Amino acid sequence: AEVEQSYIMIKPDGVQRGLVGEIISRFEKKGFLLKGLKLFQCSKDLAQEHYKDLKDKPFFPTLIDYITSGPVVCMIQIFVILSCKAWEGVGVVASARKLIGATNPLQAEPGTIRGDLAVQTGRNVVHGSDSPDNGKREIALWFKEGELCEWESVQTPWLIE
Ligand code: DAT
Ligand code: MG
Repeated sequence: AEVEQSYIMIKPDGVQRGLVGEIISRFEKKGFLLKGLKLFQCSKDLAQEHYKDLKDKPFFPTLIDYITSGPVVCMIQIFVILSCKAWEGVGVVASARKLIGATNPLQAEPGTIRGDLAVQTGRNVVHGSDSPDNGKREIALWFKEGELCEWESVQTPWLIE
């Protein structure tokens, strides 16, 4: 079976506010496996392609300005064990969205990244893929082949019984 992957990105406000460690830490503590990681200044073209589903929204130009306003941190997160009952039906994409919280930080639950660390929709510090297909699409967009690592974590047997 194909391993579901989520593209997670710390937006420029998260980098500027010194939240990189805090945000990565939340995914690490949850038990996701990191498969790719980099600090990156993206072009307008890439930002527009990434958010192409939103291109007709009134906030699209300010969204593109925001995402390209400084470096972002790009990550690929996966779950290692797919066959385990505990994770069945809850892939890394949906699970990461839960950790991230609602798009509008005022509606995001405390305990989520946006609920704890952000105030406004236009400054919501982090991105996470909204479907496995978009996870695949976004990873292909933001990462090159040689930037991905295949490795095993010693955590795995301690995450799942
Ligand atoms: P999410 O980032 O939760 O997947 P989305 O894909 O609908 O949300 O939108 C992408 C980003 O666009 C979002 O993180 C912030 C911005 N955005 C969305 N809705 C907005 C709105 N109504 N006003 C301003 N910015 C918005
Ligand atoms: Mg989205």
